[in-house]
Amino acid sequence: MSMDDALALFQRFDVNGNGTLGFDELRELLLIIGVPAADVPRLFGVIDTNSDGNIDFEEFIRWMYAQPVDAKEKMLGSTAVAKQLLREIADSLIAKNIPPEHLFASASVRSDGLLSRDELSRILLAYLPDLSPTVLSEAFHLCDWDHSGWINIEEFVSALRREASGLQELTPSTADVSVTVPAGWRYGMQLPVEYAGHLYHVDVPSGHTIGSTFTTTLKLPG
Ligand SMILES: [Ca+2]
Ligand SMILES: [Ca+2]
Ligand SMILES: [Ca+2]
Repeated sequence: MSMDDALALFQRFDVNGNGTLGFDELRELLLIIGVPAADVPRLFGVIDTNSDGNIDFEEFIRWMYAQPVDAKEKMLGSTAVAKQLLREIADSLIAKNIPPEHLFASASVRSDGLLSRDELSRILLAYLPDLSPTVLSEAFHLCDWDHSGWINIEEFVSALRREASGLQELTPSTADVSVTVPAGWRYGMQLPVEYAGHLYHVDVPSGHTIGSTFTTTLKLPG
């Protein structure tokens, strides 16, 4: 659940637009997620932590984040919950310093190296056991970028990277490297460049001859 999703939800139920949810406004939302009508007054009191009779956005957010996944799904929809799930998994990998490739490799039991729908579900359920079939299905769609019905490692890694809150900063996907043209190489040729244990091939730019230096941007592997 992103802040935008939560704010859109809050604003949708703030019918009179005064920036807070009154009892009747919150009541509508609670009934939608299946809170019994008799429990609404008590729950309102719990969410209204400063007891001013209104639910401000801060109180709302604090409560929402603590909700079980099925309640979030009813409030925000399966796609938003699936996105949040991928974000949390990506963030927890970052926190533990585990490359997403390792998670993929640990689950990919097929010899062709593709993740099936069930295998992805197993990864996700290991992270959060009470996910609904619709959230699992949405998560699969978010990963299966080319709609092939299978997830390859590039799709898996880029889905997590797309949803992660901080992965981009931690593992830059490009690096600017200074390269000096060695003897025997000239414009129009592809020069092998080793960087961080990987071999890249870069075009020698026009105007550069042996001994001259240029800067190239390498696309780093996931
Ligand atoms: Ca209101
Ligand atoms: Ca309040
Ligand atoms: Ca695919």
